[in-house]
Amino acid sequence: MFLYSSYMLTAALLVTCHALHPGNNEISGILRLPGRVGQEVQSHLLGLVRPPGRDRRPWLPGLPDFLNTELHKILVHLKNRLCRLERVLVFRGKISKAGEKIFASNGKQVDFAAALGSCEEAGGTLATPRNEAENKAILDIVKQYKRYAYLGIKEGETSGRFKYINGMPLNYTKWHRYEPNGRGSEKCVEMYLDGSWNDKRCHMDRLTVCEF
Ligand code: MMA
Ligand code: CA
Repeated sequence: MFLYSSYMLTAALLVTCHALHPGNNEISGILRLPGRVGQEVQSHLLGLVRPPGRDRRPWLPGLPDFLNTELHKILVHLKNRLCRLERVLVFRGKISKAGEKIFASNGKQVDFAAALGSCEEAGGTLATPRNEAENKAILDIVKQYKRYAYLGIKEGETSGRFKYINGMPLNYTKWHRYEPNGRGSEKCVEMYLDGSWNDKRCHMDRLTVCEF
């Protein structure tokens, strides 16, 4: 039962939002932890952290089987509801997604430092495209507002060498033709309306796009 429960928990959580079909919600209705068992489970939820990596041990060893079953139901329900919520936000153009990343804008145009600050204050960071799919997801927002956006990329000490905000070297670029051309004077990077990049001075007003 333990192994079965832990398998079911894993299976339920590995399914992506994309794969979850609307209406495939076995526990319909509003989000709640039903009944006495729900209450009990709620008291265990704070400890709900699966060990990372290849650890395949049961999720919550020591938890009674019936609680594991209830936990499974609740997690499936939560995941389902979260997926529907995300669909609403994508539908309304409030967010765009690529893999695990979620991109969003507050619609404000500010300089690089202010944009980064507001993203971090919201618990994210500046949108930083690390592959074509992420670049496209950011572009969706840039196109929606028809405004260039600063990216989470800056020029390092060596002029012409751009890095992620965390200091790591870039492993994906989408420079516009003849860019970067600032040679030390344009230390930030903006995304154009076609998704290509330009190195740019950091004190311009640019659309704030964050990733979460
Ligand atoms: C501007 C400025 C630069 C960019 C060129 C491209 C004139 O400078 O945005 O960063 O490289 O335009 O023509
Ligand atoms: Ca430039």
